[in-house]
Amino acid sequence: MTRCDWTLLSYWPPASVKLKAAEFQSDTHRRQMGHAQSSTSPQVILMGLDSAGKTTLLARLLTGQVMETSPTIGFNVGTLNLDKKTSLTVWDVGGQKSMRDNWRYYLDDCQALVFVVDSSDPARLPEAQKVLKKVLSEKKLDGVPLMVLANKKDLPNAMTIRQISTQLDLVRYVGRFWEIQACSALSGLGLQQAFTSVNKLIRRR
Ligand SMILES: Nc1nc2c(ncn2[C@@H]2O[C@H](COP(=O)(O)OP(=O)(O)OP(=O)(O)O)[C@@H](O)[C@H]2O)c(=O)[nH]1
Ligand SMILES: [Mg+2]
Repeated sequence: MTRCDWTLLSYWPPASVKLKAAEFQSDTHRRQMGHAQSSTSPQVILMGLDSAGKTTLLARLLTGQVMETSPTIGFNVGTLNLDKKTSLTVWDVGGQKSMRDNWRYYLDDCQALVFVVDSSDPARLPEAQKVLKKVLSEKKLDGVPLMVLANKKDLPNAMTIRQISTQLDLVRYVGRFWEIQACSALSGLGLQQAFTSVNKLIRRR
């Protein structure tokens, strides 16, 4: 299991603040927290539809434990130490529809996008495909490498990597380093390899 610091933090924008202010505050807070987390480690953003398993995955990476989650309002962030010299600051952003307009505020300094998919839920892949296409059209993500994680591989009806790549139309992303890997946040399968690969994608850029 990956060595880790237990530094999973959360931020919930106050409900009373109007959306614009909340977005601004969220972004400012994000920068401050990122700086506090690490001034040198690359910033990696986890995105994907609600319930894809992002928070479970981050908690599993950072603690080695499976944690009970509830839908993320705002974000969680933690420092993942891959080895003595290498760490990544990993941001887990809430994936509910109402939160996706705020995703662009998390993209400053993003050095890799990790897009998490529930591989046991084929009905939501068209939605995932659209959401991925939209976020990758953001200027701030030009040339930023993409790792797609086909999560929930432990479930018997999980789709194959090939099926998911086709549904997400990954071949369209020419001119960008991308990879897809299967994993299970529940069992831990594939998580360490995935983030080692993310680190390699960042260094290759
Ligand atoms: N079987 C299985 N269930 C998983 C796995 N990863 C997450 N889950 C379950 O999927 C549900 C949603 O997980 P979350 O981690 O909260 O999903 P999320 O992507 O953070 O969702 P939002 O915060 O709403 O964006 C929970 O019931 C998890 O226990 C996995 O690898 N296998
Ligand atoms: Mg979450």
